[in-house]
Amino acid sequence: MRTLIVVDVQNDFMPGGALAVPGGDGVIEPLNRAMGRFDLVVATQDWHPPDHVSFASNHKGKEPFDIIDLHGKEQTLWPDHCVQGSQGAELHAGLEEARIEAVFRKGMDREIDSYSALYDNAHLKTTGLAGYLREKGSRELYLGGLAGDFCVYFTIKDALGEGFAVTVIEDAVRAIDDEAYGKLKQELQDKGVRFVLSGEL
Ligand code: VGL
Ligand code: ZN
Repeated sequence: MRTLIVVDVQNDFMPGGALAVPGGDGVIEPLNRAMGRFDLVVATQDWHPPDHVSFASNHKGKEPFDIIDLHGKEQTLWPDHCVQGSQGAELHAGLEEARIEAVFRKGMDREIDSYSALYDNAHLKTTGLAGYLREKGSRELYLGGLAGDFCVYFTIKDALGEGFAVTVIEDAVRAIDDEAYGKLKQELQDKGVRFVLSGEL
């Protein structure tokens, strides 16, 4: 029983999008090819209200990529992105949606960001994904998508914390900051996360 989690493959994270991840559209082909090799495919969708706390536009005098203190925790401020119901929030049309059994949305609470697909950033609320996966019999999770240094990374950390075995499909991930992602990758490897290429699946 192998499960593929397709993380935030949404228009706003594509080149030209509101929060473009360099080479973001490069994940689509390896993900589509990988889907056929899995028993279960689920996707996640960043899904913010327009007044979301992570948007720089909702903080007077702040710019995108500024870092603020939010309830004692660091919060990076982003350009408005993945606004509920917008074109930018849609999953990329090139993704083989027919194979995606469920889509888990996150970041809907205006008060708190949610990089991980399992919990919000303060670990106060679950999205239900971990319970869904357990009920489906999933133990081994494979991940690809965007962005490697944010939502993919934090989803992996939470998945490890929930006892899942995690493998990253390397060529199906792109990061906002490659240098930061390189360090995070090392940390994940040290925690037992495997990195494979889609051709090896
Ligand atoms: C993401 C920043 C803000 C992501 C989502 O999907 O990695 N990054 N919201
Ligand atoms: Zn977001």
